[in-house]
Amino acid sequence: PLDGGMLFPRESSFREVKELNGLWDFRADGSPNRNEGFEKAWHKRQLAETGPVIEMPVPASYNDITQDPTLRDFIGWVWYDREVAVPARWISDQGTRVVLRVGSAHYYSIVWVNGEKVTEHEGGHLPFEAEISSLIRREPMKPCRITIAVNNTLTLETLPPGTIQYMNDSSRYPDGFFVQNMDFDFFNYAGIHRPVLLYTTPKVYVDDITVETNFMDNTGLIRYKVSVQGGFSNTLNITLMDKDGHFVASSNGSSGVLRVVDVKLWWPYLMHENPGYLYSMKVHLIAVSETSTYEDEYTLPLGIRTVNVTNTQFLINNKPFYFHGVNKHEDADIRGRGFDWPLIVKDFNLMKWLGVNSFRTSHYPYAEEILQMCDRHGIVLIDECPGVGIKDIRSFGNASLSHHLVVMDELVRRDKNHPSVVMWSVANEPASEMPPAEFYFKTLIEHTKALDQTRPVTYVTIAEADMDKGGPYVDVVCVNSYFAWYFDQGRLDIVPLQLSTHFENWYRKYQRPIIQSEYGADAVPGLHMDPPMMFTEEYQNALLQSYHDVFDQKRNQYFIGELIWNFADFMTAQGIYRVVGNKKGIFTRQRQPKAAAFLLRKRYWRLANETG
Ligand code: GCB
Repeated sequence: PLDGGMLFPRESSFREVKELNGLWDFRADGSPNRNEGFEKAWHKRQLAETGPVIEMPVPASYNDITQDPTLRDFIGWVWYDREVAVPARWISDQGTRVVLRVGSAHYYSIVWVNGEKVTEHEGGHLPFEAEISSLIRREPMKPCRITIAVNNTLTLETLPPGTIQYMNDSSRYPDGFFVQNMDFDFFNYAGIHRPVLLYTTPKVYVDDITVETNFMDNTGLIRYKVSVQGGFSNTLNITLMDKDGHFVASSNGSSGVLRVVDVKLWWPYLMHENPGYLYSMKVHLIAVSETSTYEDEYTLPLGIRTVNVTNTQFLINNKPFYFHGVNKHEDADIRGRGFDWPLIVKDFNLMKWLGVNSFRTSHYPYAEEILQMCDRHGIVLIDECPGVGIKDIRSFGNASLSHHLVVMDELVRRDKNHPSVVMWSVANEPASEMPPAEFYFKTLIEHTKALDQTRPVTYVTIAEADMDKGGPYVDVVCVNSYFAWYFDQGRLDIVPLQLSTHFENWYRKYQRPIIQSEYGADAVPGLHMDPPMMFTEEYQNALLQSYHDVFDQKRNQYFIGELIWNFADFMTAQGIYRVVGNKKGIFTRQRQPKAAAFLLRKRYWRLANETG
């Protein structure tokens, strides 16, 4: 179990937030063993005093920021540092806690404040933090210097896994030449990808909140748990407000049930005229010691809805839900995987234009701000952990599994209160036919269900049904397939037969509802050919259409959703299968539509009418 909660930092009357985004000093450790920074203790002084630094924007991947190909393809430690002026009151007020938080950094991070290590964290895509109150009080007159070292090296035990291969043939490669190999299809962007901030809480504070929602007839039920840290006996007052700020219900104590009369349920986009309805739960804390009083307040947005799965259906609020959506990446020109509001809002506008009611966070957890938008707009999410490319048998070992369990702990802790999250995905396309896969997925899925009893769990597969060993443990079968693309190239005529057989095999084996969690074809925008040929916009359209025909036949049986691969073109490693990245987007990487976007838009709006 993790120590402590990971509430999204929000300002309130008793909490302040200071963003540390902007330009940081940056230096990649290009020494042969990538270890000069530690040997010379770069964190002990200003990075600029250790050698040449460049300006690096935070948040952003560092890879595409400069003209230097060695930085684009760099593997090893990079160092970030900057100074921060801390408000005097944060230092003088002993009743204030100051926390340093990193929204995410890829892959392994170590953080120092004024040369002292405050935390380290394994894994990109999830936040980590450290309390730094006492440290910054030690030398109150000095500015506070934050140093973050980040290493993107992947091993068989990381998530995602990767291997470093040394090329020892000295007639062909220089001394120490190595490459990183990965079994996943996206660029291994690295750096500080999400906002870095300082925030305060009182010394006694609301550390975590968990809500589970339900309803009976017209009454909504919110079962809540609040954990408080910092000692002292305390009083907790919980107030629920509706969207307009009107009082709805109240309670006190660290756990209880709020009853909501005439409940407004949280509904998906296009399933209801008022999707994404959110209440606000205000948690107010007063703690009294002999000498002082502490007061804290945290407001959690929440939606009241239920999720259930039968053998053939996915139910939201007891109504069948059909996923018509996309797979995405956090990916764009220049910033790589860096958090970027204009891009996020543009993507939501494009999704709503398309008639998307859902997406999968392929292949890693997305920024919390994106999940909050999904909550508000009623976009349903399959929340995927970074378990992508687990294909080497050594990645099914104990070290890998233990880390995978911790990642699920961190993911559920972060995302458990989002109404938009309706299912966890523990992996993408693992080698689920290998003998250790059964134990691995049994353990992983049971663990996830123990963490959260309210949501179904899946992993996404590309295996053949008869070979798969992990399926007995999932609630929904998510299948990817690339008929007439990677196999039977150019032969669109085989799609109806192969796809139907594929579905029938999976359904016969497990009797679970099925989602087509990926399908698609690369299209180079502007390339045309009729009759269609691979890589043209016409071929992408024709392939999607032939999949859709089969989906429509299975829709009233056990087939519950379709997620196109991919929403937009995205960057990958270099290789002969990729022409400057993966081109299966229905939008270009710059978010302009290919012909397929119009085909899908027509279909999704029709599906919204037929299934919504
Ligand atoms: C897949 C993977 C996805 C790839 C896609 C492709 O099966 O899950 O990450 O990008 O195929 O285009 O090859």
